[in-house]
Amino acid sequence: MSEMYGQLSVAVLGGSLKEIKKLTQMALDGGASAQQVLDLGLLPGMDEVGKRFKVGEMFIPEVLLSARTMTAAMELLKPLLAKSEGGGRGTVVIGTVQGDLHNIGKNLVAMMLEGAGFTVVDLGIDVKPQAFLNAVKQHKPKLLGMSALLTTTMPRMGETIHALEEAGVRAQVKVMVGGAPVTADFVAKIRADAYAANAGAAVEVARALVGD
Ligand code: B12
Repeated sequence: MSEMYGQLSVAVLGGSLKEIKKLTQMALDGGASAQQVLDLGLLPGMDEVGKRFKVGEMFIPEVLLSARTMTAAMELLKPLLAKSEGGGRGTVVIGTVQGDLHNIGKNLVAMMLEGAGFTVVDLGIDVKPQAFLNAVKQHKPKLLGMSALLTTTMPRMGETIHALEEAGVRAQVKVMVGGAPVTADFVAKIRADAYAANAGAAVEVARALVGD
């Protein structure tokens, strides 16, 4: 089975759409859980993409192919990851902040929250502070989740919280933030309520925030 996980990582790295679907299905059929496929196969592959991108060994078109591959595999995992524990934990509005197009991590968090019984309203990518505010007013969620993968877009999180404060709705919703450059210190700085480093932790934190 460990060889299978290695092949999954290689397929993400190589952006091989056909391979990834086949391998993901094979791993699941072979008894691997969706979480194992994710943690031992797909995410290590994406980590390597990040490393190679950083040192200039991979470029945007290739990273996009890897992202597409990852998304295709996640589609296969979604029904398993999002198999709800029963629901009724309340609504979460989630999105990637303005100027930021990274959505893989945000989608993963959304899937896991759904699996944990939250109703998820996903606003997608490049979400303006005003759009988050409108969604909070419209859906009255218990939680607002914001994702940012770029140091240059992190400030949009603080601006969104400011918009909630200005509109007098900040106290109605707990704000949870995440994404690779986000830290616990940053949470305090922007007056958010919590930070989680990965999708599993996001579920724990979300449950704690809603008093579960
Ligand atoms: C894939 C990718 C892309 C893809 C995105 C495709 C897509 N559909 O998402 C594309 C090619 C479009 C892209 C573009 C760019 N990218 Co890019 N990208 C990445 C890469 C390689 C992987 C990100 C990823 O999907 N990781 C896998 C997921 C599962 O992890 P994650 O996102 O961290 O999410 C987890 C946690 O952070 C957390 N989490 C995430 N969101 C949330 C939200 C909440 C509420 C919570 C609680 C938790 C949480 O839980 C998630 C699941 O466990 C990273 C490298 C890296 N190390 O992150 C660079 C990276 C983020 N990109 C980077 C850069 C520079 C860019 C570009 C500016 C490049 C350019 N010159 O154009 C553009 C910007 C485009 C834009 N405006 O957004 C830099 C950012 C540097 C920085 N610190 O600012 C990185 C770090 C690469 C690098 N090392 O240089 N990128």
